Amino acid sequence: MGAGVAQWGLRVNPLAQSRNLADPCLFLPIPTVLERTASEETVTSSFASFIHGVRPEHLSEVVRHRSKRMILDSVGVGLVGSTTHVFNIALRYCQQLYASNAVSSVYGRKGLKLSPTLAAFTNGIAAHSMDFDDTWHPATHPSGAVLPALLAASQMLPPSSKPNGLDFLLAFNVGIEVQGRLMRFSTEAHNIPKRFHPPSVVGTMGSAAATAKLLSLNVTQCAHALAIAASLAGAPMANAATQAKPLHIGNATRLGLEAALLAARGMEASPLILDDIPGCAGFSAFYGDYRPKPLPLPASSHEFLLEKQDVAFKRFPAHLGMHWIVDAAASVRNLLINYSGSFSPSLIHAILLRIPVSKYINRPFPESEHQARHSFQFNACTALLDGEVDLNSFTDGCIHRRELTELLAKVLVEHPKDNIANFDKMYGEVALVLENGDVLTGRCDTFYGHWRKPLSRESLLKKFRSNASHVLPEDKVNSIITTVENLENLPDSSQLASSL
Ligand SMILES: *[C@@H]1O[C@H](CO)[C@@H](O)[C@H](O)[C@H]1NC(C)=O
Ligand SMILES: *[C@@H]1O[C@H](CO)[C@@H](O)[C@H](O)[C@H]1NC(C)=O
Ligand SMILES: *[C@@H]1O[C@H](CO)[C@@H](O)[C@H](O)[C@H]1NC(C)=O
Ligand SMILES: CC(=O)N[C@H]1CO[C@H](CO)[C@@H](O)[C@@H]1O
Repeated sequence: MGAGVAQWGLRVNPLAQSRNLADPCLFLPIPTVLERTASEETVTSSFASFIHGVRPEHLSEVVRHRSKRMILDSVGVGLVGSTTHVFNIALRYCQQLYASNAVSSVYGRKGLKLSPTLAAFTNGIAAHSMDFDDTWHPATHPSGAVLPALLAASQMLPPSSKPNGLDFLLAFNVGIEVQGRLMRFSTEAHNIPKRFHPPSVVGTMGSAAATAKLLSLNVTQCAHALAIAASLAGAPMANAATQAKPLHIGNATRLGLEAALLAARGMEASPLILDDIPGCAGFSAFYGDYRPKPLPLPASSHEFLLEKQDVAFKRFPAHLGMHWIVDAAASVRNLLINYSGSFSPSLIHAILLRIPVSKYINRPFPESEHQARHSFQFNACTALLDGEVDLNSFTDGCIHRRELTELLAKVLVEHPKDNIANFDKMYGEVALVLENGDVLTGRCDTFYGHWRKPLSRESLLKKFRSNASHVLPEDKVNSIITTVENLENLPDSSQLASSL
């Protein structure tokens, strides 16, 4: 295992480095492959060695348990996502424009197969179509970018080299781990993003890493897969709250898979893509404060980031930030009912939302479904009116209700200094200023489903069942639950994909 690192020891050519001062991009340090000196390890080579070297025994009980919950939830939201408009546009596009090598399954379309990259693309779109998929800290949607690529790839491999369920679970965790490690190289990545949508950046890398692992690429090819993926990464935040946002995850999972497939066929790219080379950006292009560190090769054990930092599962299909404000609104709604005997909007003079500064989720009057999923104002007012937010809240009829518009007109936004745009630190507060001057306040610090207050197994299964049964019969739904909960024992991991 250790040999992998040594073979990839690189040394920057000192001559090239001095010329580098004059024109950094023209004279990139020329990496010279040296003989085995592990001390010469680069960040990029350490990631490649990690991906290549990590073994199933490195997965702890906690990591297995958490990652299987992520897989189940991601499949469930993908299945219900296969009923959306944006999914249908993408699916028709894939069916009409490309048709070769159709071996990989599509969520919710029994009998339909697409080529692996397009199946990954459409299933990635399904996973994020309603913004219903998991969210991690630092902020990204980790599972949707990895799982569709692995499902598609598992069906592509010949019967003689089908990965088993444990290989699949390990590859999934490699994809999650690489995303988490990369986000820890930047402080700005910890906050709710402003420039690039994180799944389009780290998700593409995670998908490449996971697929490289599932395909058993060698250590050199793992490095190239990451480097190729970096060239395919990155989509801007301005497309959040539009139909293009689900596309980011479809794109990420597809392009990561393609990067690994290209590397497997011998395509090469920069061996220093993750390293910080002054003057010429690699992966650092995506962050203003990039400080990479090598990823230690697992010895007898490895602590996956998922062990320390669990994910958040959403209870309703909207941006994660909405979960705080909805719980705060539901609790102040109860206070008002107690106070006056019923919920009557006419008693409310103003609604103060105390929320962090984040431009793309601060939308006073959302017009479309996707804008509504990214509006503190909309989600707070829906919870005030209905007591909750659910799938139905985002239909046209609900978005354009007169009662809702009237409430929205009473909203004022405040940004308290201590309410930071960061999923580990933010809170939601809703204050109702009544016509008589009284003020009622509801606050949520940690919603149910956040990593500090994880969903129970019952809640997770309830969400999965209600979502999956939208497109699959009950016996299939139950058999997917059993398959995922016993993933380690599945002899052929492509059985999971073909059951969807
Ligand atoms: C990886 O595989 C490629 C293609 O078969 C081969 O050229 C290369 O030498 C291998 N590298 C290592 C480190 O095994
Ligand atoms: C999709 O991938 C292309 C190619 O890398 C990239 O330029 C584009 O920003 C991505 N688009 C989306 C919506 O993710
Ligand atoms: C509403 O009033 C009842 C009875 O006074 C009390 O038990 C309940 O906790 C109150 N609910 C809220 C949200 O304050
Ligand atoms: C279509 C459907 O039933 N979706 C459900 C998905 O799960 C959430 C959370 O349990 C429910 O609120 C949805 O109704």
